[in-house]
Formats: sequence, C-alpha cells, structure tokens
Amino acid sequence: MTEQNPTAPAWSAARVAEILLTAERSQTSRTSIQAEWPGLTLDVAYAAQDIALADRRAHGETVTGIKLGLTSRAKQQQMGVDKPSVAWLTDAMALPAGLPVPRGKLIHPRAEPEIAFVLGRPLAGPGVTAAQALAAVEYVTAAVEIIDSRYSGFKFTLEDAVADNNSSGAYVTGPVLKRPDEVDLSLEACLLEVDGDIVDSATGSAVLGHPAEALAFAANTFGARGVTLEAGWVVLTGGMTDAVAVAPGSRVAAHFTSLGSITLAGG
Ligand code: 0L1
Ligand code: MG
Repeated sequence: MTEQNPTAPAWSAARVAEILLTAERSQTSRTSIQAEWPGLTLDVAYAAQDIALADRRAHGETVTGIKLGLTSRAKQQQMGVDKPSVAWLTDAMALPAGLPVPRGKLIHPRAEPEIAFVLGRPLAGPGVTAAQALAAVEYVTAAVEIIDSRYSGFKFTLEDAVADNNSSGAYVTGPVLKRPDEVDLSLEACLLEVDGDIVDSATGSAVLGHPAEALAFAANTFGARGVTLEAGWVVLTGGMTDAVAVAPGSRVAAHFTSLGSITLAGG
C-alpha cells in the first residue's frame, strides 16, 4: 500500500488539473503524474481536462473546438495504445497565420501537420459514422498544431497526456477552405519542411484511414461525456506525421496537395 505524504494534499482530478495548469502558465515541465499516482485513470484524466477547461474559461478563454491525438498507427504504436484521445481547443491557443511560434508561452514546442474541419452544424454521438460526420462539416482546411507537453522530454503515459489536454499548445489553420466533397482527404498529401529540407510526408489516410473517422470518433467520445460538437468549432484530426521540434530561429512549413501551405517562424 502506498501512503500519501500527510503534508501533501490528496490526489484528485482537481489537483492534477491545478498542477498541470500551473506548469503550463509558468512554463515548467515535470515528471509523470501517473508514476506518482497510479489512480490517474483515463476517466480521471478526462475529468482533469474538463476541470482545467473550466479554469481556462474562468480566465476568459472560450472554446474554439477540439483536437484529436494519437490518430496515426505510428503514434499509437509509440504509446502502446489502440485508440485516439481527445482534448479541448480555446481561443488562447489559436495562432493567427503569419505570426511566429509563441515561444514565450511554451516549454518545448513541436509542430505537426494536420487536416482540420470546421463544422457547419452540431454533431452529437453516440453512433455517429464517418459519413454522417463528414456531412456536418462545412469546410476542410490545413492546420499545423504546435504541441507542448508539460512533462519533461515529452515522457508520459496516455493518461498523463490526456490530463495535460493532449499536449495542447497552439494551432494555426491554413489559407484554403474546401467543401468536403471537393477534396479526397485520404489522398490529400502533406510534405513537412524544416529549414528547407523535407523531413517527412504523409497522406490523410494516416489519420485512422480517413480524417472523417477521427471526427466520428471525437463526436462519439465527447457524446459519451454529454458534449455536443458545435457548429463553427474547429476539429484538428491529429498529426499526419510525427511532430518535429521547433528550434528558435528555425522555419517549419507544411505543404498540402490542395489545401495550400502553412509556414511558421520558430520565434
Ligand atoms: O495532438 C497530438 O497529437 C498530441 C497527442 C498527445 C501526445 C503527444 O504529445 O504526442
Ligand atoms: Mg495534434
């Protein structure tokens, strides 16, 4: 039996949320919480995410959408999981195109190219299929997510990462908006460039076979938590390639077949 330090507050979802928000706001990283507290289950981790969202809202942030993580087989294998995870996006994370990576707010940013949806009408699980999910999409666009873990060296368990809002940092959306029937998303390709070198590439099929599968998964997962995905929300469907570190002074660009390019200065 593990005894708690009598001077430390008892572990709870609220304490996990507070620790990770404090780490985020002070840009300090820490070690795995689950290693200290095995009681950090996936349900507790999602509860911590929602408590942190309530705190973000109390600080004036508004929800702009949601994001999925671990939607590619490669990332799932790295983490030893077989399902994606979901998290919140707020206006404080939205980065206007052309601005550099907000390094002053982040610990160790990494960038990953994604396909994003903007919903035209609400979507509520359970039972949502990929076809139904796609029918709720108004626009498809490119995105680059700048992930930033509150764990040192991005070393965490799945539960740690979910409690940390899936390593949320910032996100920027692309210059081209397409109707979902104008683009074959499983074939939409992306080249990831760092300082002039192409370092990785993928197509939308890396995202659960088709990004609409990720949207359906999100609708059903949030539906199980009583949350409807709202019209106007942005949905980041998950990294198409591995995330790359964004060094100061570097330049990261994601070039999509039909969704245009996004270029980010490393700050
Ligand atoms: O958006 C993401 O793919 C992040 C997933 C959370 C785990 C990670 O930091 O890779
Ligand atoms: Mg992502």
